[in-house]
Amino acid sequence: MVDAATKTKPETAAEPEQELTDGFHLVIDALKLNGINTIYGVPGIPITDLGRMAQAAGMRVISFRHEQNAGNAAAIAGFLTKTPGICLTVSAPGFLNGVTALANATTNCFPMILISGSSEREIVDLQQGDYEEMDQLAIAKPLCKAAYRVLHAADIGIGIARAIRAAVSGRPGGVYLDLPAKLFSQVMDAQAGAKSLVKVIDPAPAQIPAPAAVKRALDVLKSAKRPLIILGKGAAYAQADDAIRALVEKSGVPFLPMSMAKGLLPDTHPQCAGAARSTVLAQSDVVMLIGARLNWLLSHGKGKTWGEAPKKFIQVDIEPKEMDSNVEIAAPVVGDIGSSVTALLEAMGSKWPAPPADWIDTVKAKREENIAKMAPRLMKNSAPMDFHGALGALRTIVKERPDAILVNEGANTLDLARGVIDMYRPRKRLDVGTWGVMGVGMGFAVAAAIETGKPVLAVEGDSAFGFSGMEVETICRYDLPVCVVVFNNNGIYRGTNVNPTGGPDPSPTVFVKDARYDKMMEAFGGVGVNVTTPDELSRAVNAAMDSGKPTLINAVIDPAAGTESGRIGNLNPQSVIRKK
Ligand SMILES: Cc1ncc(C[n+]2csc(CCOP(=O)(O)OP(=O)(O)O)c2C)c(N)n1
Ligand SMILES: [Mg+2]
Repeated sequence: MVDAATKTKPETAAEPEQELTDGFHLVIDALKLNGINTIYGVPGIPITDLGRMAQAAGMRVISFRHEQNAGNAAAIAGFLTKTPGICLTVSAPGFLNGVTALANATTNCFPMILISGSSEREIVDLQQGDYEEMDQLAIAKPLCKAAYRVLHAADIGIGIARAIRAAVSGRPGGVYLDLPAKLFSQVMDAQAGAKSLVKVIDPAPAQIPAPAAVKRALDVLKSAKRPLIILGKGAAYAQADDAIRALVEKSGVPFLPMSMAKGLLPDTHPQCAGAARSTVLAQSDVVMLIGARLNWLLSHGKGKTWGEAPKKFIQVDIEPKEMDSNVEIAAPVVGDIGSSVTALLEAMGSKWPAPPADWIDTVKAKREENIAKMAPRLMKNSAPMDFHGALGALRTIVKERPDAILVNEGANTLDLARGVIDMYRPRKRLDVGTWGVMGVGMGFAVAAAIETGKPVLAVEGDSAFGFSGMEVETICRYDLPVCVVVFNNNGIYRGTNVNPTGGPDPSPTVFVKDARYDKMMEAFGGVGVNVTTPDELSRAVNAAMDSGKPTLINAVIDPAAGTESGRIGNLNPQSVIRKK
């Protein structure tokens, strides 16, 4: 209350007006100072105004329908740009929805920061039942690379700096940043606030490999009779494309790209052994892994896949602990991919010997044989389509539009597309990654379009699509150049399974027959198309890519065409009990 006496006080006695800032503005200023201009998230208490203010401050704030999709968008933005993608969520349930993406990002080495608002610490810690009460920091900790909480507005700058550095330095991964509701309205002097911000200098410092390690690796490679280079998504992430290509070409060694490393060198490159995978894994004697891990996707570097012949592994990776994780690594090269590949190239000199000709010929013959075997299947123009016929059409489209980004998930839809669709440029194929997780599709598609401005083609199993399908509204709302193709075979793996009891419930792996996913896109103003042949599919995808309009194509696939679990059916446990 202002009384009359105060009102009449002479002007000169008034305090000079202090300029203030608060937690909301400090978070935004700290992100912007570090070159982060996009937030993916879902609004709600206590971060609704943070999103509004971020937009008012010129940031892009991309609002999703579910936090998992926003988190996947942030993660793939991190992969594509080497700058942590930001996912912003509300407390407890919103946070938990984001955590799956955070854990997936960490597993895949994608840098992202999940920023979640949280409830009152005093009440949460005494478990007194606050609104959306949860000890989020404790839950996030084991699922990501680092987790921090900021309690004072003056620490926001340093908190965000720590989060950024933790996400991108060394092996990248997910970071959790807990911002309690009270923090946002904490006020401080604007000048002091500005001073408290930290611009992270050299957030992912180069890690130069030891010269002795480089020499050891080249000695092992030179000794090989049947060498192989395997490129992983770490190599794609590094954005050392020219150096990697130069190394592969100078060595003359056949290379095998892991799924998201496809296109680092074109799949049609004469040294590409993608179509001779089984042969090169089984028969090689020296294998150089570049940003690829010997996890389940490479059968842990041992067993039947890797054949009888003794093998020596050279491994180039930023993470020292990766070495000897599954088998002995004869020549570990610990360093960032760019520095390591450059060092290897330099140490190779100008007279590097070509690998033995009989090995090159063996790989070439096998590749040509397999490509020839597949060719007729890709040209089948039947209705309903089988996977190969439909993928043959998409393969031509990607060849003609090598700049488009391909997002891919499903079982058969994934495994067959990976083999059939050649990639020509780096970081154009985004998929289920290390976990084989369903649900990344629409989040990846949105972020790929936002971050690159390039057209996106998302090839989705009907089950896979369902995990993030509501985001077609997001795609329409932001008018993104995304064409979703749903391979609709009426279910998971196949649409033909039946309930063995004859009861009314359908089999757990089948969906509503002949569903029209295209109508979902139409509901939000996008273009929906139903296609039954590869020719129709080609026309529809080309039209979508030309127009840049949000499009969903329901591609009718023979429900009997798929196989159980796609290419990894061998991982299913088998019951030995035969019930009558
Ligand atoms: C989060 C998650 N849940 C479940 C699975 C198990 N899973 C693997 S593939 C798949 C769906 C396969 O069906 P679809 O996408 O229609 O592909 P199709 O083989 O029919 O082409 C599921 C549910 C998974 N990988 N990830
Ligand atoms: Mg399916």
